[in-house]
Amino acid sequence: MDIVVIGIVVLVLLVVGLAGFLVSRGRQTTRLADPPAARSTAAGSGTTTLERPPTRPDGDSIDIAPRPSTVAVPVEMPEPSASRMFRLRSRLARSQSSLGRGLLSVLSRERLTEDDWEEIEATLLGADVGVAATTEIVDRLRTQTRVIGAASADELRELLTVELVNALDPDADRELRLASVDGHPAVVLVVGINGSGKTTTCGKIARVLVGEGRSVLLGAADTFRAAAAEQLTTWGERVGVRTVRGPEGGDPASVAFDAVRQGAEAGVDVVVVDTAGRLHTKAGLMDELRKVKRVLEKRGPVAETLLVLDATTGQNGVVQARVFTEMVEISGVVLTKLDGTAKGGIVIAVQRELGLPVKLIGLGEGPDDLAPFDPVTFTDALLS
Ligand SMILES: Nc1nc2c(ncn2[C@@H]2O[C@H](COP(=O)(O)OP(=O)(O)OP(=O)(O)O)[C@@H](O)[C@H]2O)c(=O)[nH]1
Ligand SMILES: [Mg+2]
Repeated sequence: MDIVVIGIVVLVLLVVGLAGFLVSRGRQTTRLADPPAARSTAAGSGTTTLERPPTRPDGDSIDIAPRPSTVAVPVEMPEPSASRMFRLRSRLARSQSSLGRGLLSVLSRERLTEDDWEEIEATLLGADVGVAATTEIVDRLRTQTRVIGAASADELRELLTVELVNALDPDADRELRLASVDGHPAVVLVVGINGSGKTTTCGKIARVLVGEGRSVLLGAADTFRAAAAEQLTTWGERVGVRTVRGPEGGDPASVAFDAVRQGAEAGVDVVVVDTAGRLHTKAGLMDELRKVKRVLEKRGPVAETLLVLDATTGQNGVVQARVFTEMVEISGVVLTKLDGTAKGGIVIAVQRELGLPVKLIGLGEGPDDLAPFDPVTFTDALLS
């Protein structure tokens, strides 16, 4: 009887133990089976945390590039600027040949008649030199040929060279002002109408500066299109320069401000700020540009405000440019696309009619197709 009772107790204990074991196995299985969702949430949030751009106190997120990327962009060492003009000279000569050829063929005639002088005038006007400068150049040439009598073709060519160089204002200060003031990075603000070549120019300038051994930060204050910031970031990545970006549609002035703040914190030499293309006829957009500059100036002076002009737009470009100069103080002009169908005379017109020095010229879409503007080399290329 006792044995029966003991047997029953042992059996009960075994059943209870077995049940407990099975329940605990069941729980363990659930815990292992559940996590896929839980784990993916954790992984997802981890990634989000890693990839989420830092947030400013005002809530706008700031994305600092280069961002973690699976594709490493090889960092290039840009060509020093000194050798550029030499390399680009032939390209300039090719594109300007109509002006040079036209003038030289008239000047090589034995005696210049009234018709010849009119042809010279028409050639200069056709090359976008502008009425005022053309009249001045032709008048001076006529006076000088009268003074020296029957001038040879070589003498005329020399006179023309001198006149063109003079018309290009050879004494103008064309240096980019890039000295940092009280440890504040030099700020270069790049403005202009749609498609004139602003973003490309920012990228090219960054390359020139890196080539000169300066540290640079790019500010993508074109918040109209995400693609614009992407384009600038790519330029930066190629030379190992960071780009400060804002959210699409965000306030361009606050992105520009942040770029300069971060540049100052990082101790960089120069911050180059790209802006959205804006039509000179859109008052709201022009006001926005004024705000960008005003906000930047809260941190310190803007060293250079460069107006980018597409040389192929000719006299139209001069009209557009004038509106920009009325909105913000421009310190220099970058004339792009001089490699194409542009006429070289536009350089003279821009300088005379705007009273601004052309500091840089764009001679192609390539990364190193930007050169400092030099009146003598330019005229030489024009008449070569
Ligand atoms: N041939 C030639 N093309 C140029 C030059 N500079 C820029 N471009 C081209 O002009 C086009 C417009 O250049 P962007 O730099 O995007 O112009 P943007 O002013 O930033 O344009 P938005 O931001 O849309 O206003 C691009 O296809 C450039 O490659 C140049 O000096 N020569
Ligand atoms: Mg752009």
